[in-house]
Amino acid sequence: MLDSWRWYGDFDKISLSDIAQTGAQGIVTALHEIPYGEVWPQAAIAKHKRAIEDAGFVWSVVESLPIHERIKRGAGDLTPLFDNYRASMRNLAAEGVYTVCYNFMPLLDWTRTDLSEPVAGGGTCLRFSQQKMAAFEVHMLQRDGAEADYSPAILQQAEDWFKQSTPQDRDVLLRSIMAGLPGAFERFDVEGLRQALIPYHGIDRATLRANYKRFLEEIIPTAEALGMRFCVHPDDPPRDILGLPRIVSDAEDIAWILAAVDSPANGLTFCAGSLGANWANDLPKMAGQFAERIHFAHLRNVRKDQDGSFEEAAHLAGDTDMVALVHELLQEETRRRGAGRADYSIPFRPDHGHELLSDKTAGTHPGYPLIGRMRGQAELRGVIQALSH
Ligand code: DNO
Repeated sequence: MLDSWRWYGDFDKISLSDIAQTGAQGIVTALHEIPYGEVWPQAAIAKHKRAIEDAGFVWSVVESLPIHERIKRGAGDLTPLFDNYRASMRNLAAEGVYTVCYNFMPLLDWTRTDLSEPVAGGGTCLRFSQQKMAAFEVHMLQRDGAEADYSPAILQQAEDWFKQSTPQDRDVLLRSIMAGLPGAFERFDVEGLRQALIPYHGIDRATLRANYKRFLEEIIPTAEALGMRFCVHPDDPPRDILGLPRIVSDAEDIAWILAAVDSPANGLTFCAGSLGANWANDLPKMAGQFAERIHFAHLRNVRKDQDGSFEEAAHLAGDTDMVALVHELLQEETRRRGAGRADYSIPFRPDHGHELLSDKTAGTHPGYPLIGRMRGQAELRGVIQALSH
């Protein structure tokens, strides 16, 4: 497996020379400074790639080439947006960067309610609390119909939390919910989010699926022609939030996507952390089921509560059998090697890590501390080595 590490470029407090000390070989990155919908110029891609290669890495995956919200909503004349997207693809391929991760989550990316939840032994993790999400939706955002998405018990706990919360608690909650949006993006306040939700009224699961299929039909033939591999990142959490449909959450969704445009270029980022937060998902089984189309893996773990809350566990702790999952991925690599594929190695990266030791004061991106991720990566590397022996 191609041992990789996410780097946010100039936005990252962790430099390429720091990353070199982690032992990673591949860099997962994007041109985060370019607003969604605009073309990634070839010169900028070349410059980014040169910095990566000069530091001794390969640029293993683009994460992400973001999709403009209008494409997700199917709103207006999309031709210029698809043209720009294909232009970025051509520029990436011209520079020899072929694997591209993206997501199709409306409006938000990964979403948590707590960025610093204490873990046993010290350090902190990211957490999604169903109670706090309900408090946010019902009492802060005051979204019509939000109550219907939560059980009476959760609604009561949400009300209790809201009543005793200080303005600062509410501000921290808002900022936590917004923390998942990377790069050149809009980060909403409560009113901004209310406004941003309006154009999504009436967009149900079927409509979002139709818009996604259109995107795939526009993009995948170009990806095939350029020898690129696209890999969709699952929804996080893997269920509807804020009344917005989410359509990359379980095995049925993924089977639908991969069949919507049935091409090896239309693949999956197997994010164990995102998929693992859904009780219905059996991860080793899903990895086996979709093995051929997995072009990238995010390996991390979560521990779930019965009420829908979950928190990020250490990479080998939590509810997902990481060893069984890695075993499936290694078996797929063996198949690829047997089929004579030079690019048989599946890039993986440790995903979110706990904030440990000096991470606390380092000011790195939420979920992306140096030491916590290094711990996760070292543990994963041990599993990979042992299973490959
Ligand atoms: C979370 C990440 C996601 C991912 C995007 C891909 O840490 O895995 O934000 O980068 O969803 O488009």
